Amino acid sequence: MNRLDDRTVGALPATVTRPPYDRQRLQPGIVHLGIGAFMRAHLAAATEAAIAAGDLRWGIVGVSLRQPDTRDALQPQDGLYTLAIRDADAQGQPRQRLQVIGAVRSLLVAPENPGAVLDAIAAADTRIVSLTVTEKGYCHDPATGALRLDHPDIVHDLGHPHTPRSAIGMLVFGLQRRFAQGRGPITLMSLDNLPANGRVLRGAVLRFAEAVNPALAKRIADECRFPCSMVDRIVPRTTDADRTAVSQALSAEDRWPVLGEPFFDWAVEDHFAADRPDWTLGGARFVADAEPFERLKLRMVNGTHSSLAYLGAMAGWQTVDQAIAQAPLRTHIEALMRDEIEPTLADLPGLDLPAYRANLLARYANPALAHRTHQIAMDGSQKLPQRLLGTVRDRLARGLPVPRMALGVAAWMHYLRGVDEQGNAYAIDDPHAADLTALHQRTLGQGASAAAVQAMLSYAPVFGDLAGNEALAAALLGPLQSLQTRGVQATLDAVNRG
Ligand code: CS2
Repeated sequence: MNRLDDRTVGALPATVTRPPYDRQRLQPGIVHLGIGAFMRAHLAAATEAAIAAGDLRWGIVGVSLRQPDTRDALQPQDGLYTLAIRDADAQGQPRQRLQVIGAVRSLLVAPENPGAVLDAIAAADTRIVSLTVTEKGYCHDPATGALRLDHPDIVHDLGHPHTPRSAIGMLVFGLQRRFAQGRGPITLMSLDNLPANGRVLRGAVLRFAEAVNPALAKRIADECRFPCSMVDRIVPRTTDADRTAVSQALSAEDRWPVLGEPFFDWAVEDHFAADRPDWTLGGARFVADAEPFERLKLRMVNGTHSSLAYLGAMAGWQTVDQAIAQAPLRTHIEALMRDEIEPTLADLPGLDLPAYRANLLARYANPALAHRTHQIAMDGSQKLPQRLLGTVRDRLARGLPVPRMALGVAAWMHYLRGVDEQGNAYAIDDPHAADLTALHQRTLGQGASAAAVQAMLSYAPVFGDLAGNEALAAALLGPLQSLQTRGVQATLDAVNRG
């Protein structure tokens, strides 16, 4: 079978959408740090729409921060890859729509050549540096959002201006190089699932730059822009079976297609240092303030996703569609949104929350994605604060009960034991894994008790000022005891009985 590339793309089946422009004329405009599956199904897809409309100034330089695997797969394909949009037809049969994306113009692997990344950030054509580096990529304290100057990568980078390894170090030394070469300011755009992601990024970049050179920090603060944005599309990890299925449908080998749901949303603040693509052509909206969109999305989508993932993974429900098909879990997730999350979103204008909720449940039921609960469960320490604990704080401050929110937090704590209800062991994939599993063993591992719950709550990087919170501790104890002794199903039944 031929490999997908610039030569073979013209011969693909007519049903496959391909770049309708001359890729030889595509200019670089965006440098993207963290070229994983999500970015390739989201930012790259929206950028492709702007390029396809004739604006050829927005080719993407894709940077991998750790592994060479994306470059190794895509470089021989001239940067081309397939986006497979999957759902089910009216009969419930899985189907997919294939589009070959041409927006990725070149690929870099930062550890092999960090200088090339700094040069790309400094290049005259670059107007936007975007990031999907996941929550932990900001080297921040998840509870407060502040950059950790004692983070090993940050300590390393402050001492190695030519070979940084964190995204923050690359941005600051790239900007230093850029300004030294007399080039103008750029936009730094976070696309990670963090509240106020642009402000978190700005805070981290300025704190690091301050430590390098206060004049550099001032110039970045004065001239660069850091728009916040809400991003939404479910993009499961690609499996070998997906590679084979997509390659067969193309009649050409694609070593790394990405999959996504049809749903796409992106609300980005129209706050750019230079120009930007017309991403509205790909379904984005430019907004004045992303905060309402972020709060809605992080709490409704990511909050319920994480709750579902911990409960599902413990119960042995491997994928989101399999989990949401369990009646007690579906009842719980629906009620969690309606009764506990939506009241914290009541100030959002012009929003049909029941319709949003119904649509989200339908997205979770998509049978063609096979999104694994353990994948969503990773990095809980980085996710809990904005996904669950913001809602918890808001409700507790208003004296409102949190039984269903607490079940999600309890499920995360319970998940740290590292073995599901069928006795299958799994690894805790989290930058704080060593601390958290040790803490769990010393506390809940000895049996759920009020003291054990308080000890878990005093884990500051996650819980911050919630340490010692009596109301939350009381709400957690029952579900934790129940999860340990009776399991997920019985615990769901109990919470659904109210
Ligand atoms: C998921 C998200 O893996 C996860 O933690 O909750 O990636 C989720 O699929 C996206 O944010 C949906 O937009």
